[in-house]
Amino acid sequence: MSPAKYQTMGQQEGRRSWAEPWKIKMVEPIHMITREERQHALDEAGYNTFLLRSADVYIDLLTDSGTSAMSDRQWAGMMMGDESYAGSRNFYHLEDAIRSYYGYKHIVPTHQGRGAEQLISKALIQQGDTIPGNMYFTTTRLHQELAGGTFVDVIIDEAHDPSSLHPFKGNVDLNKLQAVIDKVGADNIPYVSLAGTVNMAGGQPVSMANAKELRAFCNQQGIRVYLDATRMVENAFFIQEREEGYANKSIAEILKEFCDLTDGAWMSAKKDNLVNIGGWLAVNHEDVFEKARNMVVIYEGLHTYGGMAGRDMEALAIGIEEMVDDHHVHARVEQVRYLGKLLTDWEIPIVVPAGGHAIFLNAKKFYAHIPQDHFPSQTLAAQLYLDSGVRSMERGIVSAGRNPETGENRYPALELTRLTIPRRVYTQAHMDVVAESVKNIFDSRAQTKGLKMIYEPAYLRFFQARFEPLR
Ligand code: P61
Repeated sequence: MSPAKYQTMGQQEGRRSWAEPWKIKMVEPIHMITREERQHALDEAGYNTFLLRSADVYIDLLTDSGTSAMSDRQWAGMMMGDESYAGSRNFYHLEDAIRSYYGYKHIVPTHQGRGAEQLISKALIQQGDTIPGNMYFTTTRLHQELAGGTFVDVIIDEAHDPSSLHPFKGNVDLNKLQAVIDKVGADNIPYVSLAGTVNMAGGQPVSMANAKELRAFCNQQGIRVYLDATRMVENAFFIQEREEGYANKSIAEILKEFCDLTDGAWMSAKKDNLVNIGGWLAVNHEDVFEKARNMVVIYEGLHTYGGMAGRDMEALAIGIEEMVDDHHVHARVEQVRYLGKLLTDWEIPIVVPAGGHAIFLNAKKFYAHIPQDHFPSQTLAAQLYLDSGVRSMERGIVSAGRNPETGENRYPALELTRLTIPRRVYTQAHMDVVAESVKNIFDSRAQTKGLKMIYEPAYLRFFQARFEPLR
Protein backbone atom coordinates (compact mmCIF):
# COMPACT_ATOMS: atom_id res chain seq x y z
CA MET A 1 0.00 0.00 0.00
CA SER A 2 1.32 3.45 -0.88
CA PRO A 3 1.62 5.89 2.02
CA ALA A 4 -1.49 8.02 2.58
CA LYS A 5 -1.55 11.24 0.59
CA TYR A 6 -3.39 13.36 3.15
CA GLN A 7 -2.76 13.91 6.83
CA THR A 8 -4.85 15.68 9.43
CA MET A 9 -3.25 18.53 11.31
CA GLY A 10 -2.86 16.28 14.35
CA GLN A 11 -1.13 13.55 12.31
CA GLN A 12 1.26 16.09 10.84
CA GLU A 13 2.24 17.03 14.36
CA GLY A 14 2.33 13.46 15.68
CA ARG A 15 -0.59 13.90 18.08
CA ARG A 16 -4.32 13.19 18.13
CA SER A 17 -6.44 15.96 16.62
CA TRP A 18 -8.69 18.10 18.77
CA ALA A 19 -11.88 19.89 17.76
CA GLU A 20 -13.93 22.84 18.95
CA PRO A 21 -16.18 21.99 21.93
CA TRP A 22 -19.38 23.02 20.11
CA LYS A 23 -21.42 22.31 17.02
CA ILE A 24 -23.02 24.92 14.79
CA LYS A 25 -26.76 25.49 15.19
CA MET A 26 -27.32 28.58 13.06
CA VAL A 27 -25.34 29.94 10.14
CA GLU A 28 -24.89 33.36 8.56
CA PRO A 29 -24.14 33.17 4.82
CA ILE A 30 -21.09 35.06 3.57
CA HIS A 31 -19.80 35.52 0.06
CA MET A 32 -16.92 37.09 -1.79
CA ILE A 33 -17.64 39.96 -4.18
CA THR A 34 -15.54 40.32 -7.36
CA ARG A 35 -12.10 41.93 -7.46
CA GLU A 36 -13.51 44.94 -9.37
CA GLU A 37 -16.16 45.37 -6.70
CA ARG A 38 -13.55 45.08 -3.97
CA GLN A 39 -11.40 47.74 -5.66
CA HIS A 40 -14.42 50.03 -5.80
CA ALA A 41 -15.27 49.35 -2.14
CA LEU A 42 -11.68 50.06 -1.10
CA ASP A 43 -11.62 53.37 -3.00
CA GLU A 44 -14.92 54.35 -1.38
CA ALA A 45 -13.49 53.45 2.04
CA GLY A 46 -10.37 55.58 1.55
CA TYR A 47 -8.20 52.48 1.89
CA ASN A 48 -9.28 52.17 5.53
CA THR A 49 -10.73 48.78 6.49
CA PHE A 50 -12.77 50.44 9.29
CA LEU A 51 -14.70 52.29 6.57
CA LEU A 52 -15.65 49.22 4.53
CA ARG A 53 -19.22 47.97 4.63
CA SER A 54 -19.31 44.52 6.16
CA ALA A 55 -21.47 43.28 3.26
CA ASP A 56 -18.41 43.81 1.06
CA VAL A 57 -16.22 41.69 3.35
CA TYR A 58 -15.78 37.93 2.92
CA ILE A 59 -13.91 36.80 6.07
CA ASP A 60 -13.96 39.48 8.73
CA LEU A 61 -10.82 39.52 10.86
CA LEU A 62 -11.04 43.21 11.72
CA THR A 63 -11.59 42.43 15.38
CA ASP A 64 -12.60 39.90 18.00
CA SER A 65 -14.56 42.66 19.70
CA GLY A 66 -18.29 42.03 19.84
CA THR A 67 -17.98 39.53 17.01
CA SER A 68 -18.23 36.29 18.99
CA ALA A 69 -21.00 33.77 18.38
CA MET A 70 -23.21 33.43 21.43
CA SER A 71 -24.25 30.00 22.69
CA ASP A 72 -27.79 28.63 22.79
CA ARG A 73 -27.75 29.25 26.55
CA GLN A 74 -26.84 32.90 26.01
CA TRP A 75 -29.60 33.33 23.43
CA ALA A 76 -32.04 31.71 25.84
CA GLY A 77 -30.79 34.19 28.44
CA MET A 78 -31.65 37.05 26.07
CA MET A 79 -35.28 35.99 26.42
CA MET A 80 -34.97 36.31 30.18
CA GLY A 81 -34.14 40.02 30.00
CA ASP A 82 -35.66 41.97 32.86
CA GLU A 83 -35.99 45.39 31.26
CA SER A 84 -36.57 47.36 34.44
CA TYR A 85 -34.90 50.71 34.70
CA ALA A 86 -33.68 50.00 38.21
CA GLY A 87 -32.59 46.84 39.99
CA SER A 88 -32.95 44.40 37.06
CA ARG A 89 -32.46 40.81 38.21
CA ASN A 90 -30.00 40.36 35.30
CA PHE A 91 -27.71 42.92 36.95
CA TYR A 92 -27.57 40.81 40.10
CA HIS A 93 -26.75 37.73 38.04
CA LEU A 94 -23.96 39.68 36.36
CA GLU A 95 -22.68 40.95 39.69
CA ASP A 96 -22.59 37.38 41.04
CA ALA A 97 -20.75 36.12 37.95
CA ILE A 98 -18.07 38.84 38.16
CA ARG A 99 -17.64 38.29 41.90
CA SER A 100 -17.37 34.52 41.48
CA TYR A 101 -14.98 34.40 38.53
CA TYR A 102 -12.93 37.61 38.87
CA GLY A 103 -13.29 38.01 42.62
CA TYR A 104 -13.75 41.79 42.85
CA LYS A 105 -16.15 43.28 45.39
CA HIS A 106 -17.95 46.18 43.71
CA ILE A 107 -19.31 46.19 40.15
CA VAL A 108 -20.30 49.09 37.90
CA PRO A 109 -21.78 48.10 34.51
CA THR A 110 -20.95 50.17 31.40
CA HIS A 111 -21.98 50.05 27.74
CA GLN A 112 -18.52 48.78 26.67
CA GLY A 113 -14.87 48.87 27.68
CA ARG A 114 -14.15 52.52 26.98
CA GLY A 115 -17.07 53.54 29.21
CA ALA A 116 -15.31 51.76 32.08
CA GLU A 117 -11.98 53.31 31.05
CA GLN A 118 -13.51 56.75 31.29
CA LEU A 119 -14.83 56.05 34.79
CA ILE A 120 -11.61 54.62 36.20
CA SER A 121 -9.48 57.34 34.59
CA LYS A 122 -11.68 60.16 35.88
CA ALA A 123 -11.97 58.56 39.32
CA LEU A 124 -8.24 58.14 39.87
CA ILE A 125 -6.22 60.54 37.71
CA GLN A 126 -5.38 64.14 38.69
CA GLN A 127 -4.02 66.73 36.26
CA GLY A 128 -0.28 66.11 35.78
CA ASP A 129 -0.30 62.48 36.99
CA THR A 130 1.71 59.74 35.32
CA ILE A 131 0.28 56.31 34.56
CA PRO A 132 2.83 53.58 33.85
CA GLY A 133 1.57 50.53 31.98
CA ASN A 134 2.55 47.48 29.97
CA MET A 135 2.17 49.12 26.54
CA TYR A 136 -0.49 51.56 25.52
CA PHE A 137 -3.89 50.69 24.19
CA THR A 138 -5.54 53.34 22.01
CA THR A 139 -8.72 54.04 23.99
CA THR A 140 -7.14 53.36 27.40
CA ARG A 141 -4.35 55.88 26.84
CA LEU A 142 -6.70 58.47 25.38
CA HIS A 143 -8.94 58.34 28.47
CA GLN A 144 -5.88 58.62 30.71
CA GLU A 145 -4.75 61.66 28.72
CA LEU A 146 -8.21 63.25 28.69
CA ALA A 147 -8.28 62.90 32.49
CA GLY A 148 -5.03 64.91 32.68
CA GLY A 149 -2.52 62.06 32.86
CA THR A 150 0.46 60.95 30.81
CA PHE A 151 0.93 57.30 29.95
CA VAL A 152 4.45 55.86 30.18
CA ASP A 153 5.31 52.47 28.71
CA VAL A 154 7.06 50.13 31.18
CA ILE A 155 6.70 46.84 29.32
CA ILE A 156 9.82 44.68 28.92
CA ASP A 157 11.96 45.44 25.84
CA GLU A 158 11.18 42.05 24.29
CA ALA A 159 7.59 43.20 23.69
CA HIS A 160 8.83 45.67 21.10
CA ASP A 161 10.72 42.97 19.23
CA PRO A 162 8.41 40.93 16.95
CA SER A 163 10.90 38.06 16.73
CA SER A 164 11.70 37.64 20.44
CA LEU A 165 10.39 34.29 21.67
CA HIS A 166 10.06 35.40 25.30
CA PRO A 167 7.08 33.42 26.70
CA PHE A 168 5.66 36.41 28.60
CA LYS A 169 6.27 39.44 26.44
CA GLY A 170 3.52 41.31 28.28
CA ASN A 171 5.54 41.49 31.52
CA VAL A 172 6.21 44.75 33.32
CA ASP A 173 9.87 45.77 33.62
CA LEU A 174 10.19 46.76 37.28
CA ASN A 175 13.39 48.70 36.60
CA LYS A 176 11.52 50.86 34.11
CA LEU A 177 8.76 51.32 36.68
CA GLN A 178 11.31 52.30 39.34
CA ALA A 179 12.79 54.84 36.90
CA VAL A 180 9.35 56.43 36.42
CA ILE A 181 8.90 56.62 40.19
CA ASP A 182 12.35 58.19 40.57
CA LYS A 183 11.43 60.79 37.99
CA VAL A 184 7.89 61.79 38.99
CA GLY A 185 7.48 60.43 42.54
CA ALA A 186 5.11 57.68 43.69
CA ASP A 187 2.59 60.30 44.85
CA ASN A 188 2.00 61.34 41.25
CA ILE A 189 1.29 57.80 40.08
CA PRO A 190 -2.35 56.96 40.83
CA TYR A 191 -2.04 53.37 39.60
CA VAL A 192 -0.18 51.00 37.35
CA SER A 193 -2.23 50.18 34.26
CA LEU A 194 -1.70 46.47 33.77
CA ALA A 195 -3.22 44.58 30.81
CA GLY A 196 -3.61 40.83 30.33
CA THR A 197 -2.52 39.50 26.89
CA VAL A 198 -1.28 42.86 25.68
CA ASN A 199 -3.22 43.73 22.55
CA MET A 200 -0.77 46.09 20.82
CA ALA A 201 2.19 43.80 21.55
CA GLY A 202 0.51 40.97 19.63
CA GLY A 203 -1.68 39.44 22.34
CA GLN A 204 1.28 38.65 24.59
CA PRO A 205 0.69 37.43 28.16
CA VAL A 206 1.88 38.53 31.60
CA SER A 207 3.22 35.80 33.89
CA MET A 208 1.82 35.16 37.34
CA ALA A 209 5.33 35.60 38.73
CA ASN A 210 5.54 39.07 37.19
CA ALA A 211 2.12 40.03 38.53
CA LYS A 212 3.19 38.88 42.01
CA GLU A 213 6.43 40.87 41.84
CA LEU A 214 4.54 43.90 40.61
CA ARG A 215 2.05 43.62 43.45
CA ALA A 216 4.79 43.36 46.07
CA PHE A 217 6.69 46.27 44.53
CA CYS A 218 3.58 48.46 44.36
CA ASN A 219 2.66 47.60 47.95
CA GLN A 220 6.04 48.94 49.05
CA GLN A 221 5.54 52.10 47.02
CA GLY A 222 1.91 52.61 47.99
CA ILE A 223 0.70 52.44 44.38
CA ARG A 224 -2.45 50.63 43.28
CA VAL A 225 -2.65 48.17 40.40
CA TYR A 226 -5.64 48.12 38.06
CA LEU A 227 -6.10 45.53 35.38
CA ASP A 228 -7.42 45.70 31.84
CA ALA A 229 -9.10 42.28 32.05
CA THR A 230 -10.42 42.35 28.48
CA ARG A 231 -8.52 39.21 27.40
CA MET A 232 -7.43 37.93 30.79
CA VAL A 233 -8.86 34.44 30.17
CA GLU A 234 -6.45 34.03 27.26
CA ASN A 235 -3.67 35.22 29.55
CA ALA A 236 -4.68 32.52 32.05
CA PHE A 237 -4.38 29.91 29.29
CA PHE A 238 -0.77 30.93 28.59
CA ILE A 239 0.06 30.78 32.31
CA GLN A 240 -1.42 27.29 32.48
CA GLU A 241 0.62 26.23 29.47
CA ARG A 242 3.93 27.97 30.12
CA GLU A 243 4.42 28.74 33.78
CA GLU A 244 5.74 26.24 36.26
CA GLY A 245 3.20 25.07 38.81
CA TYR A 246 0.10 25.97 36.79
CA ALA A 247 -0.34 22.98 34.45
CA ASN A 248 -2.87 21.34 36.77
CA LYS A 249 -4.79 24.46 37.69
CA SER A 250 -7.95 25.36 35.79
CA ILE A 251 -8.35 28.55 33.76
CA ALA A 252 -10.91 29.66 36.35
CA GLU A 253 -8.47 29.16 39.22
CA ILE A 254 -5.67 30.99 37.42
CA LEU A 255 -7.93 33.89 36.46
CA LYS A 256 -9.00 34.35 40.07
CA GLU A 257 -5.47 34.08 41.42
CA PHE A 258 -4.26 36.74 38.97
CA CYS A 259 -7.13 39.15 39.63
CA ASP A 260 -6.52 38.80 43.38
CA LEU A 261 -3.17 40.51 42.79
CA THR A 262 -4.91 43.65 41.51
CA ASP A 263 -7.19 46.29 43.05
CA GLY A 264 -9.79 46.19 40.33
CA ALA A 265 -10.35 45.86 36.60
CA TRP A 266 -12.02 47.43 33.63
CA MET A 267 -13.44 45.21 30.98
CA SER A 268 -14.58 45.22 27.41
CA ALA A 269 -17.07 42.34 27.72
CA LYS A 270 -17.11 42.16 23.92
CA LYS A 271 -14.03 39.92 24.03
CA ASP A 272 -13.50 37.18 26.66
CA ASN A 273 -17.06 37.55 27.97
CA LEU A 274 -18.53 36.33 24.67
CA VAL A 275 -21.12 39.02 24.07
CA ASN A 276 -21.72 41.49 21.26
CA ILE A 277 -21.92 44.54 23.50
CA GLY A 278 -21.15 45.36 27.12
CA GLY A 279 -18.52 46.28 29.66
CA TRP A 280 -17.91 46.76 33.35
CA LEU A 281 -15.67 48.18 36.00
CA ALA A 282 -15.03 46.17 39.16
CA VAL A 283 -13.04 47.44 42.13
CA ASN A 284 -12.23 46.46 45.67
CA HIS A 285 -11.80 49.88 47.26
CA GLU A 286 -14.94 51.52 48.55
CA ASP A 287 -13.76 55.07 47.69
CA VAL A 288 -13.14 54.24 44.03
CA PHE A 289 -16.48 52.45 43.80
CA GLU A 290 -18.24 55.45 45.26
CA LYS A 291 -16.70 57.80 42.67
CA ALA A 292 -17.36 55.46 39.74
CA ARG A 293 -20.94 54.82 40.80
CA ASN A 294 -21.56 58.55 41.03
CA MET A 295 -20.18 59.10 37.55
CA VAL A 296 -21.83 56.16 35.82
CA VAL A 297 -25.22 57.84 36.05
CA ILE A 298 -23.82 60.84 34.14
CA TYR A 299 -22.11 58.99 31.32
CA GLU A 300 -23.66 55.52 30.95
CA GLY A 301 -26.98 54.97 32.75
CA LEU A 302 -28.23 53.91 36.15
CA HIS A 303 -25.72 51.94 38.25
CA THR A 304 -27.73 48.73 37.74
CA TYR A 305 -27.59 48.80 33.93
CA GLY A 306 -24.83 51.21 32.85
CA GLY A 307 -25.92 51.42 29.22
CA MET A 308 -26.84 47.75 28.75
CA ALA A 309 -30.29 46.27 28.31
CA GLY A 310 -31.32 43.62 30.87
CA ARG A 311 -30.98 40.96 28.18
CA ASP A 312 -27.41 42.11 27.42
CA MET A 313 -26.49 41.69 31.07
CA GLU A 314 -28.02 38.20 31.17
CA ALA A 315 -26.09 37.05 28.08
CA LEU A 316 -22.97 38.59 29.60
CA ALA A 317 -23.38 36.78 32.93
CA ILE A 318 -23.77 33.48 31.07
CA GLY A 319 -20.82 34.35 28.82
CA ILE A 320 -18.62 34.75 31.90
CA GLU A 321 -19.64 31.27 33.06
CA GLU A 322 -18.82 29.80 29.63
CA MET A 323 -15.54 31.62 28.99
CA VAL A 324 -13.61 29.77 31.70
CA ASP A 325 -14.23 26.35 30.13
CA ASP A 326 -10.72 25.02 29.54
CA HIS A 327 -11.73 23.31 26.28
CA HIS A 328 -13.17 26.54 24.90
CA VAL A 329 -10.03 28.55 25.62
CA HIS A 330 -7.81 25.80 24.26
CA ALA A 331 -9.75 25.63 20.97
CA ARG A 332 -9.77 29.41 20.68
CA VAL A 333 -6.03 29.91 21.13
CA GLU A 334 -5.15 26.85 19.04
CA GLN A 335 -7.16 28.20 16.12
CA VAL A 336 -5.17 31.41 16.25
CA ARG A 337 -1.99 29.34 16.39
CA TYR A 338 -3.04 27.21 13.44
CA LEU A 339 -3.06 30.29 11.24
CA GLY A 340 0.24 31.38 12.77
CA LYS A 341 1.86 28.01 12.07
CA LEU A 342 0.94 28.11 8.40
CA LEU A 343 2.36 31.60 7.99
CA THR A 344 5.59 30.97 9.89
CA ASP A 345 6.09 27.73 7.98
CA TRP A 346 5.88 29.75 4.76
CA GLU A 347 8.39 32.25 6.15
CA ILE A 348 5.93 35.10 6.27
CA PRO A 349 6.96 37.53 9.05
CA ILE A 350 4.57 37.57 12.02
CA VAL A 351 4.88 38.43 15.70
CA VAL A 352 6.04 35.36 17.60
CA PRO A 353 5.02 33.59 19.74
CA ALA A 354 1.49 33.77 18.32
CA GLY A 355 -0.76 35.59 20.77
CA GLY A 356 -4.19 34.79 22.16
CA HIS A 357 -6.61 36.62 19.92
CA ALA A 358 -4.86 37.38 16.65
CA ILE A 359 -1.96 36.85 14.32
CA PHE A 360 -0.06 40.07 13.76
CA LEU A 361 1.75 40.36 10.43
CA ASN A 362 5.03 42.23 10.77
CA ALA A 363 4.45 44.82 8.06
CA LYS A 364 7.87 46.43 8.55
CA LYS A 365 9.45 43.21 7.32
CA PHE A 366 6.66 42.20 4.96
CA TYR A 367 6.99 45.47 3.07
CA ALA A 368 10.60 46.27 3.96
CA HIS A 369 10.72 48.67 0.98
CA ILE A 370 7.84 50.85 2.23
CA PRO A 371 8.90 53.52 4.78
CA GLN A 372 6.77 53.91 7.92
CA ASP A 373 5.56 57.33 6.67
CA HIS A 374 3.92 55.51 3.78
CA PHE A 375 1.94 53.28 6.14
CA PRO A 376 3.07 49.70 5.48
CA SER A 377 0.48 48.11 7.83
CA GLN A 378 -2.36 50.11 6.36
CA THR A 379 -1.13 49.12 2.89
CA LEU A 380 -1.03 45.47 3.90
CA ALA A 381 -4.59 45.55 5.23
CA ALA A 382 -5.76 47.14 1.96
CA GLN A 383 -3.89 44.61 -0.21
CA LEU A 384 -5.28 41.67 1.72
CA TYR A 385 -8.81 42.95 1.28
CA LEU A 386 -8.22 43.48 -2.42
CA ASP A 387 -6.84 39.97 -2.85
CA SER A 388 -9.56 38.00 -1.08
CA GLY A 389 -12.10 40.18 0.73
CA VAL A 390 -10.41 39.36 4.06
CA ARG A 391 -10.62 42.32 6.43
CA SER A 392 -7.80 43.02 8.89
CA MET A 393 -6.71 46.03 10.97
CA GLU A 394 -3.77 48.44 10.96
CA ARG A 395 -1.79 48.46 14.21
CA GLY A 396 1.18 50.67 13.46
CA ILE A 397 1.92 54.33 12.90
CA VAL A 398 -1.70 55.25 12.11
CA SER A 399 -2.95 53.67 15.35
CA ALA A 400 -0.12 55.20 17.40
CA GLY A 401 -1.31 58.72 16.49
CA ARG A 402 0.44 61.93 17.48
CA ASN A 403 2.07 63.07 20.70
CA PRO A 404 -0.54 65.47 22.18
CA GLU A 405 2.18 67.86 23.38
CA THR A 406 4.36 68.12 20.28
CA GLY A 407 1.82 67.19 17.62
CA GLU A 408 4.46 64.96 16.05
CA ASN A 409 3.68 61.51 14.71
CA ARG A 410 4.62 58.69 17.05
CA TYR A 411 6.78 56.08 15.35
CA PRO A 412 6.08 52.76 17.09
CA ALA A 413 8.66 50.00 16.87
CA LEU A 414 5.85 47.62 15.98
CA GLU A 415 4.26 48.19 12.58
CA LEU A 416 1.68 45.41 12.45
CA THR A 417 -1.42 44.28 10.61
CA ARG A 418 -3.78 42.32 12.82
CA LEU A 419 -5.70 39.24 11.68
CA THR A 420 -8.09 38.98 14.59
CA ILE A 421 -10.03 35.78 15.12
CA PRO A 422 -13.59 36.11 16.47
CA ARG A 423 -14.54 33.47 19.05
CA ARG A 424 -16.60 30.46 17.92
CA VAL A 425 -17.21 31.93 14.45
CA TYR A 426 -14.83 30.64 11.76
CA THR A 427 -13.50 27.17 10.91
CA GLN A 428 -10.11 25.78 9.95
CA ALA A 429 -11.12 26.09 6.28
CA HIS A 430 -11.55 29.85 6.70
CA MET A 431 -8.07 30.01 8.21
CA ASP A 432 -6.69 28.17 5.15
CA VAL A 433 -8.27 30.72 2.80
CA VAL A 434 -6.82 33.58 4.85
CA ALA A 435 -3.34 32.04 4.95
CA GLU A 436 -3.28 31.49 1.18
CA SER A 437 -4.32 35.07 0.56
CA VAL A 438 -1.58 36.42 2.84
CA LYS A 439 0.91 34.25 0.93
CA ASN A 440 -0.35 35.57 -2.38
CA ILE A 441 0.21 39.20 -1.45
CA PHE A 442 3.54 38.29 0.16
CA ASP A 443 4.74 36.70 -3.08
CA SER A 444 3.91 39.85 -5.06
CA ARG A 445 5.05 42.30 -2.37
CA ALA A 446 7.82 43.91 -4.45
CA GLN A 447 5.23 45.53 -6.73
CA THR A 448 3.27 47.08 -3.86
CA LYS A 449 3.59 50.78 -3.10
CA GLY A 450 2.52 52.58 0.07
CA LEU A 451 -0.25 55.07 0.84
CA LYS A 452 -0.69 58.78 1.50
CA MET A 453 -3.02 60.03 4.25
CA ILE A 454 -5.52 62.51 2.84
CA TYR A 455 -7.82 62.97 5.85
CA GLU A 456 -6.86 62.82 9.52
CA PRO A 457 -9.41 63.11 12.35
CA ALA A 458 -8.43 64.67 15.70
CA TYR A 459 -8.93 61.63 17.93
CA LEU A 460 -8.24 57.91 17.38
CA ARG A 461 -7.40 58.70 13.77
CA PHE A 462 -7.15 55.09 12.61
CA PHE A 463 -10.93 54.67 12.82
CA GLN A 464 -11.79 57.32 10.22
CA ALA A 465 -8.61 58.41 8.41
CA ARG A 466 -8.62 58.22 4.60
CA PHE A 467 -5.77 57.27 2.29
CA GLU A 468 -4.82 57.21 -1.37
CA PRO A 469 -2.38 54.85 -3.05
CA LEU A 470 1.00 56.29 -4.03
CA ARG A 471 1.56 55.91 -7.76
C1 P61 B 1 -10.13 45.65 19.45
F1 P61 B 1 -8.94 49.54 16.69
N1 P61 B 1 -10.48 46.55 21.59
O1 P61 B 1 -9.10 45.11 19.90
P1 P61 B 1 -14.35 48.73 23.87
N2 P61 B 1 -8.94 47.42 26.24
C2 P61 B 1 -8.50 46.55 25.33
C3 P61 B 1 -9.16 46.44 24.12
O2 P61 B 1 -8.71 45.58 23.22
C4 P61 B 1 -10.29 47.27 23.86
C5 P61 B 1 -10.71 48.19 24.87
C6 P61 B 1 -10.01 48.23 26.03
C7 P61 B 1 -10.89 46.52 20.34
C8 P61 B 1 -11.95 47.44 19.77
C9 P61 B 1 -11.20 48.64 19.30
O3 P61 B 1 -8.05 51.16 18.56
C10 P61 B 1 -9.19 50.46 18.76
O4 P61 B 1 -15.37 47.75 24.36
C11 P61 B 1 -7.32 45.71 25.63
O5 P61 B 1 -14.01 48.58 22.44
O6 P61 B 1 -14.72 50.13 24.22
C12 P61 B 1 -10.96 47.23 22.63
O7 P61 B 1 -13.05 48.36 24.72
C13 P61 B 1 -11.87 49.09 24.65
C14 P61 B 1 -10.54 48.60 18.10
C15 P61 B 1 -10.88 49.62 20.20
C16 P61 B 1 -9.58 49.53 17.83
C17 P61 B 1 -9.90 50.56 19.92
O8 P61 B 1 -10.55 45.47 18.30
